[in-house]
Amino acid sequence: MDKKQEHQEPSTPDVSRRKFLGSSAMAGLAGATLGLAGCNKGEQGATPAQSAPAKAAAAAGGDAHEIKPGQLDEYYGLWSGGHSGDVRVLGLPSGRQIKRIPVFTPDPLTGWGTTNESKAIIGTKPDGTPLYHVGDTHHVHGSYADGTYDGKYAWVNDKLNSRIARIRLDIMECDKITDIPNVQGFHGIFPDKRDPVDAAINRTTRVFCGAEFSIPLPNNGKTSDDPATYRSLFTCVDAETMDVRWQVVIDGNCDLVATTYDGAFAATNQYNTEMGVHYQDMMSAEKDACLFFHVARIEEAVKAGKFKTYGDSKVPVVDGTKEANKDPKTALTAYVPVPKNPHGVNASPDGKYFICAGKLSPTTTTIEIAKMHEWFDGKLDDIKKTIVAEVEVGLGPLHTAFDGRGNAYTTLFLDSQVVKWNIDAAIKFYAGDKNSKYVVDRIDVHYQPGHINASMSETKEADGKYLNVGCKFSKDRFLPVGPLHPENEQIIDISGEKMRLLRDDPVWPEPHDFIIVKRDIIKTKQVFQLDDFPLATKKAEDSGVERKGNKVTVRIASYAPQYQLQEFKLKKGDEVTIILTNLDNVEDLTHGFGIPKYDVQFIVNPQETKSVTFKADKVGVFWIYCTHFCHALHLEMRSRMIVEA
Ligand code: K7E
Ligand code: RUQ
Ligand code: CUA
Ligand code: CA
Repeated sequence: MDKKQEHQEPSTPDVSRRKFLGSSAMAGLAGATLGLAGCNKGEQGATPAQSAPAKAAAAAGGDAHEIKPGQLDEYYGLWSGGHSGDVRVLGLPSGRQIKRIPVFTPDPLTGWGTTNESKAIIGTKPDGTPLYHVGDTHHVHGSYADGTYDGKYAWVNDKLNSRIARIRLDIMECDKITDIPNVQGFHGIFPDKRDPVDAAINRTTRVFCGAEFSIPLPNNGKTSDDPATYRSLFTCVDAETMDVRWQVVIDGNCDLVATTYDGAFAATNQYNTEMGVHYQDMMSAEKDACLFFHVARIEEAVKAGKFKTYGDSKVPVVDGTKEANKDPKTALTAYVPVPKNPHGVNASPDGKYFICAGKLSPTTTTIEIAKMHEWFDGKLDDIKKTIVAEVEVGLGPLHTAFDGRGNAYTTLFLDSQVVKWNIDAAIKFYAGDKNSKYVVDRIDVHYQPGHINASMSETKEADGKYLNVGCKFSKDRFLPVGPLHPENEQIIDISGEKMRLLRDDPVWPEPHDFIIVKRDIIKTKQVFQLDDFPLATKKAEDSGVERKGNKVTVRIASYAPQYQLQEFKLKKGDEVTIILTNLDNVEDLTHGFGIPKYDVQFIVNPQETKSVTFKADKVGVFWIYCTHFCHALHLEMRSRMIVEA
């Protein structure tokens, strides 16, 4: 093993560090993580990789990748926001943040979680407040057509409350949120790319969701101490209706998800095949798995009524456990063994391979999709034959991106590096050609990288231009701002043989995954249509107050720089609904609406209508004002709300 390593890592002095992390994995992981806290990797502070391009750029009087004022970026980046519960939109390669899309958590600027329309999407408690104020987004993925993004939707998970949200990319707003029953720790998601049965449906119609944590099923408090009742489920959500279609009960857990270009399979990496309830139990086995789901067979089983349900949930759950799927020819699932606690699973853009990264093993495992078809057809005697490469790449491999030229880029969390390796060369090496040099390049990143993605990476149009690395620790890379550091998004030029670090961008914690989409794929509209809103006040003069008992509806049209209702009167105790329509039909002319002391604030974009409902429980005069700068007379844009005793 050392020989192999010397061959592939000629420049690494500490070869022994790269040995397979066996039972000492925990200690190794903890040690390395503690190490970075002490900022001991001083040698990484100024790598040649980082300073060379800077010098070159200075000499050339600028960098070709620099986006100058007035220039537009080439790509949209859709970033998860982590435990801020949002999605962010970045322009690439500039790294500029151009939008935040509130999804699972309320947002004071837009009024997400305050307006009736957004509450209808988030859901409410009996008292009318949003169902949740917290969330944890990890993975953003876009809808596909013909093997590439179609720019229609993006989906994002909420790991915290097991929800999946859909974002309409034409307006970059969330339009649906679905609770996934029977699971906790809903982590990986991936849209399918083609229908498994009807090949004419060459676009996304399902989204697959993996659940990390096993819970007692049903989770009703009766079997909390009985590990045998703990299970993880894999879930399929309908891309259009956002209803949960079906679930699969499995052995072990799910983590990230990938789908094949032919629509046949979805897969999830499993780090806890041990089904351990405690930390140390989850890393006792040397092998975990990449678990494949045969989508067409699962849907046949559902149709044939071969399912059960848990608790109050009506979602059909089919049996994907090992015991029930011994015959590959009828199996719904297949468990491909992968070294110790893998993390990511990613589909290569040529459609041929899934790559699982080892996390506690320094290896990546390449599984050939054609061989998975053979396995499910009963033509392979050993499932291990679906593995065409298992090679060492460095310490703590997590996620993998692609350049469309046969190379993979894997983050090495413990080494704080990205390794570029060639898939074909790795396959040759694994097949016995020890002269096959699969590691092409390495670059230091700062520090502890999690996700990685390249422009159009997980599509057939992977173009190999830019790579972004989400570094979990930024340590010394930015001005110190107290104990909480930003994360560091590092953009790397991958158009050449060698990777070249272009820039650091600090981000508010903590983005996980992201996709980088060619800008012409996403077509947004800048002005809404009045007719899209049933509550719209279509003419300024339709503004006014309508009272039915103590239920009051206040219609206000806004037209810069005025609300078309300069004042209105309410009585204490009224249940008030304010409907605000922005009649300005002008791009970038947004109005705001803030009511002092009533905890109400939201915006209306051009030709948009929103509403809020609240109880008029405080008497007096309340100067509603426009919170969004709209006009030279923006400060004058007010309305007087008078609540009488
Ligand atoms: Cu690696 Cu949630 Cu995708 Cu974070 S997970 S980095
Ligand atoms: S006012 S341009 Cu508060 Cu000075 Cu805003
Ligand atoms: Cu309207 Cu500011
Ligand atoms: Ca494990």
